[in-house]
Amino acid sequence: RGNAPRVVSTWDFGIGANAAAWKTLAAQGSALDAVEAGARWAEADLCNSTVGRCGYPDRDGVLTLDASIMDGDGRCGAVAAIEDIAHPISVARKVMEATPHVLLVGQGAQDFAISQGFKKTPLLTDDARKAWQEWRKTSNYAPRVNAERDGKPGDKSNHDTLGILAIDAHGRLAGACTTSGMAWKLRGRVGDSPIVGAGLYVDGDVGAATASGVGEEMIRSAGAFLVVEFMRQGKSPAAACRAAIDRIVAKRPQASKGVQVCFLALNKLGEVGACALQDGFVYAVCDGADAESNVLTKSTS
Ligand code: SD4
Repeated sequence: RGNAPRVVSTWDFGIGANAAAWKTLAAQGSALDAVEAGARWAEADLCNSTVGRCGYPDRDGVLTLDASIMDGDGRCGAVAAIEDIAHPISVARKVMEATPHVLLVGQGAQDFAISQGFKKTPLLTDDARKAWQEWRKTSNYAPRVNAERDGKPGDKSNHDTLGILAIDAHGRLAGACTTSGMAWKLRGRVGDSPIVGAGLYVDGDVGAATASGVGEEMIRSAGAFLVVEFMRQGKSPAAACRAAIDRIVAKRPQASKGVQVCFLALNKLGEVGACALQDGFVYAVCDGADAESNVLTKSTS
């Protein structure tokens, strides 16, 4: 493929994220700028209830956001359980570039964001508040395996994260991951998305991986890191994702039955692969500006 740029993203909203990222890649921009632009698009998207400003809250009705970003040189930054900041991915990037740290959480993450010029904005939408009030009637925490995005109020996904990976015209890799986490989670719960090695990992010599699904499984398995390590051993992205899924099932055969775990990977040659524990995972692959160059692909499971 030479150094043809490519960007890949989780789920059907990955099409929009890819399109936003492509503008950067097409202008010879960096993979890092591209994945941030794609993640920002998803964070601003008013149609999804699982990332950014329209996300569903925790069991106390508070929306908390998690995000991470990483490049091929091992630079990374993340925020977890940040409140009232519309673009956690850009705060994560600031953590990476303007602090000696990797991960800021909660109030400290918000204070840092404000110190960097981010505005505090109440984010919980009416739709999300209504869904939470409806959920409280049963207060049953039971993550769906996959989203049912049929647009009916109260029938949206209670999870699904944007994971986005890119390779630019210079062959540089980067990745980003952004989410509101599992809807109705315990207050203070943090998933895999802001944990480097769990929800996102990038090694410029090998490739990049990201995850979506029930984050506890990816944290237990160091999932994204595991996928990259399998690629380092010579596996294709698809085979590496499958090997990581197999590992999760082998370690916890009973516990992994009813949950969704999805991995998406891109290697330094620009090859893409994915694997999910359950049916239903889709991802978007983009090589160009027109619609035919930005297509949704069904993952194997
Ligand atoms: C989390 N992995 O917070 C995220 C949520 C997600 O599909 O991606 N669900 O656990």
